[in-house]
Amino acid sequence: MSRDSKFLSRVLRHAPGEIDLKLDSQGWVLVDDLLRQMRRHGRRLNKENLNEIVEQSDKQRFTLSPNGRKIRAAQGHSVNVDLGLPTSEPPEILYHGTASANLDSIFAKGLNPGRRRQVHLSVNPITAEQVGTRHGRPIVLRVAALTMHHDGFAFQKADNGVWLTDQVPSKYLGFGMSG
Ligand code: HQG
Repeated sequence: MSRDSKFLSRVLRHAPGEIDLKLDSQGWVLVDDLLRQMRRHGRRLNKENLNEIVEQSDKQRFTLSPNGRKIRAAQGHSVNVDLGLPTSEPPEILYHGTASANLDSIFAKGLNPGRRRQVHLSVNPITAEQVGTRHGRPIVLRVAALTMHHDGFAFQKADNGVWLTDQVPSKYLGFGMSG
């Protein structure tokens, strides 16, 4: 991830105040406001650079509004936003990558969002493994997502294909990367 892409992730997910920026209730900000506030805080970026970052983001971390005037992070927020995503039926199995050191706690308490707004789940177990690597020795957990959905838990699909849910009780968790 480039330096600018990391900075944008931080500002749009966690710390808009760092450049005196305000996100709306759904996490959007006007592109012009973002670029102006970045400039005021010594981070020069033009619209073309921004569009390149959005297009080249390996995980499609940023979403532009249809008219291109607004931008937000697709997921990963810790600030209080409601992305306004519809609830949808998830695939039968989703995956969550974590560090093996977290397992005892996860099986005792279930998966919780930590400092983010929601728990993040991947369709692809390889992606989940990469997420786990960020935290330590990676372990991939299987989540019985469709069963959870049938039991009344709400799931949303972020613009970049990551699935979000408020929590995953441990009874829906298992081990393994195969479908
Ligand atoms: C763990 C990245 C102990 C959880 C990724 C994880 C993702 C528990 C950590 C997105 C626990 C939170 C989010 C419990 C959960 N006891 N540990 N009861 N419940 N945990 O970074 O899912 O590259 O907040 O397993 O792709 O790792 O930044 O969440 O290890 O989509 O774009 O607590 O961020 O995207 O860690 O990652 P995080 P995450 P980017």
